[in-house]
Amino acid sequence: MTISDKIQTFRVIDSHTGGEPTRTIVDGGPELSGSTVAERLECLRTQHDGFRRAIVNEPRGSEVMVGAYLVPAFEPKNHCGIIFFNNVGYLGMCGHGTIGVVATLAFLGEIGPGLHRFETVAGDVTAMLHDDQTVTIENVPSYRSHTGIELDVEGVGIIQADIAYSGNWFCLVQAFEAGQLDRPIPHLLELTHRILQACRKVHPQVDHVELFGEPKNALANSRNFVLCPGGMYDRSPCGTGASAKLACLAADSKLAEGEIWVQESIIGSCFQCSYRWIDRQNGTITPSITGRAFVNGDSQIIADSADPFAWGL
Ligand code: PYC
Repeated sequence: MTISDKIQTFRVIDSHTGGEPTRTIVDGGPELSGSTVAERLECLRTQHDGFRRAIVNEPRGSEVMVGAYLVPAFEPKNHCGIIFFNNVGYLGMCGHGTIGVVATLAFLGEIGPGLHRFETVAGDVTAMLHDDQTVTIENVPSYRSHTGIELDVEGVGIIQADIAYSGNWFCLVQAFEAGQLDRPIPHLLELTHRILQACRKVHPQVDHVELFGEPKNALANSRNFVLCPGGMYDRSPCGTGASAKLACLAADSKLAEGEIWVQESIIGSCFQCSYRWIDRQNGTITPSITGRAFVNGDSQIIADSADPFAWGL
């Protein structure tokens, strides 16, 4: 809502899903042209990128914040479209963010328990809001595109990786040293950053790295550390990252259709995951990810034209 030429305000609801924040803009924001969510994203990127920075970057946000801009749905069956973004740009899909949006819409009283549909840049997703406030999303079709590729990682040497698509592109690497996931966060950030650099030489579309290994939680199957495109790590088990992992497990026949896989994050939060086949021949699955988000803020962002940092750093 614009209250004067000099000051613009946006209402945002903050939530976190397994520790990973989502800031959903529920009032205010630019009108976007386009006949798909992807075209609207392009309009946001090229004409209103300051809006993205104002919402998620310092001085109001942080490098870990993910923004969710709700836009009108094109299809009447869908609740709305969602454009996800972070400190450096835009995301095709975001699993923890979709769960955060559902919790936000429930907080506002816009939706109740039941099945809800959303349009994202990567395709349509569904979200079942359960009576206990957990949310199960069905992600876009996901698949492993490459397995056992060799990457020459600076300071490490040759390691093996898989590449998978799940609304975002992931390079998945099995922890290759004992206790590797227990190393300090700056070490894991540096290591996964180097893996990303090596991976992008051959697969430039990849923008997330998922290092996975033994869980700490006795009820979990695996623990991961996910490097996000903005150089920060996902506090949650990463909805699209867990989906990419499911695509690899399905391709390797290590997890049966419908079987539960509990994915633990580096901070100990968990998602319950499973998949169903879309096409066994080409290894395409529909991942299901269940988690819970908590609303933890409801505020008004003020952009004052006199403020040199009104549109973020
Ligand atoms: O949950 O899909 C996800 C995600 C992507 C980046 C941060 N979280």
